[in-house]
Amino acid sequence: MVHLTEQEIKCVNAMWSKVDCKTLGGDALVRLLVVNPWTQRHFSTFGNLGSADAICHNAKVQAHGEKVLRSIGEALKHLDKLKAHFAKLSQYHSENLHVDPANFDRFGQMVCIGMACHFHAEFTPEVQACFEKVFHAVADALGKGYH
Ligand code: HEG
Repeated sequence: MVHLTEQEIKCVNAMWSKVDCKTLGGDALVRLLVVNPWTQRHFSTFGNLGSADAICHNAKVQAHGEKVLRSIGEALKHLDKLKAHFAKLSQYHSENLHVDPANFDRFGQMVCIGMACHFHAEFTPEVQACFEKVFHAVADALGKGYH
């Protein structure tokens, strides 16, 4: 169980208010699919994923990345009960989509990298530490939320 202090939660919320889910969500899913090509198997209906460039310019990938990041943003409002919050989505990813839970952590890492690129010096190691922690909590809840 991941525990965030009041200060860590404040840090996450302050930074999150500046996040553009469309840009950073798309970027994160593109990175996930390019860096971990085996994750592409879940998106066979999304059209051309044949190269990094194709993935980058794939509108369905961009839209889905935004959807996932908005879902994470929603979860940040329920940090005290993440597992309950994600119970249904956890079951859906496991039973219907068969997503390896390790990929939830990977997605969080990709968001961190995107934030680092976007916010430069503002994304300090301290801010990174808060986000690594909160994304791990999200991944943990999604990975075993309904067990
Ligand atoms: Mg998932 C659908 C959230 C990681 C593959 N994902 C969805 C949906 C949400 C969501 C909100 C829509 C559910 C619905 O239509 O009711 N996903 C979500 C979160 C995370 C995540 C919060 C966090 C890390 N998803 C994730 C990963 C993969 C994946 C790592 C695969 C590697 N998601 C996936 C697929 C779908 C969703 C294949 C269905 C897409 C579709 O049919 O359009």
